Amino acid sequence: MKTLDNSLEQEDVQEELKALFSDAGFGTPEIFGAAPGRVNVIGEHIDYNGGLVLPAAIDRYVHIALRRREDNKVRLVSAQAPGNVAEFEISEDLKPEEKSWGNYIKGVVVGLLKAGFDVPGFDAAVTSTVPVGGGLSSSAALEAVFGKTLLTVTGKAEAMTDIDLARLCQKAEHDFAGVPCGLMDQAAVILCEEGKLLMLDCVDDSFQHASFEDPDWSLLIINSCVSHELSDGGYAVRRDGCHAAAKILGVETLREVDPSKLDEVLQNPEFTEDMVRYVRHAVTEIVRTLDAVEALGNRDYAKAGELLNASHASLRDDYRVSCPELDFIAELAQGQEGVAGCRMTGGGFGGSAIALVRGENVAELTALIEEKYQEKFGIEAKIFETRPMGGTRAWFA
Ligand code: GAF
Repeated sequence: MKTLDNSLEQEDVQEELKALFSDAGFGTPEIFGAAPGRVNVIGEHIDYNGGLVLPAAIDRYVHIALRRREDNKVRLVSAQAPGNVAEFEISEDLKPEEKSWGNYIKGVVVGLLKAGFDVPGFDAAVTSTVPVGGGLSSSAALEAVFGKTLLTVTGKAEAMTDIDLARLCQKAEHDFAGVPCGLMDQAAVILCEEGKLLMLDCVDDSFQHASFEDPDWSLLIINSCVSHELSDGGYAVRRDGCHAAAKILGVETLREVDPSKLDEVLQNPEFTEDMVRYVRHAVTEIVRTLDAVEALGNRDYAKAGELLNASHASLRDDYRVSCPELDFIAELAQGQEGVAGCRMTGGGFGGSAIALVRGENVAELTALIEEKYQEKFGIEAKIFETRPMGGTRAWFA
């Protein structure tokens, strides 16, 4: 796998933030923070079903600069939303506003206050290279970077564990963005380590890091540039369907279903047609992910690739969270030389695909997808290589 720059503390990003900060009349930053986006290698839509998931942080980041204020005010500017200053006053009674990017930060502030932390007023500037709507967790990165930076600037970085910070950010997403997500995205952007995949076991939120560095193989991210909206109901319907099915079966989560009895389980007369598909996806994806951990550990990329391809088919046919653009990309990539496997990644309904590709075939594959995708949909796909990066951090200016 190619070595890419770790852009966490890149000087040019800090300079960009300083300029943004002073142009907004905020003076000079006190502290910087950075949180990566994430890509999920496999284990899709099973974090809320007690599954094991296998994400990695990517080398695309949300960076912030922040300075505490003497009063209770918060002012936020972003390089990606010029002229759109978000403002609010620190309080436990904050409510989300219609379509405001400040909601994610409000959610984190409220979470910290409710956890007993004293959050001061602050000015902050944000810049991001994590594509919004790309299925790469730009919102989790925004939540995480504010959570970590606020804890650090107030000297409380050690007072909350990373997994608790991930849970706090997950709650911010639920309450302030309306997405009833699992824990994968927030955990990944906070807990990931460089050169490693995060193995997060969502039965009890325990986790381990699995080394994933091979100079011959690349993780290629292919952003379809079709935007998804997880808060529009499709995600919640599936999550609720899985939970209802678990209840019918009398289990806590679908992780408890014995895969060897799946056919029998699916005959349950109380299941709706949708539930049958949801349960089949969840149970088979849980098994695929466990198998993928083993295959990747053995550097058996052919096997890992097969599992990625099967995951895509299951998300397309059973879970029905793919879309024509992602199907096209996955199917095109799957047939190419040097590609072990390719699947949609993240919540779906648009966003990105991930391919496990031999390094020597990356350039050719990229050019092919760019050309064919443009020809078919009139859209420019955004394609980039990544390797597993480190998680969220903050450092004083
Ligand atoms: C979204 C959610 F935020 C995650 O919790 C996870 O469920 C994912 O979709 C699907 O695997 O990213």
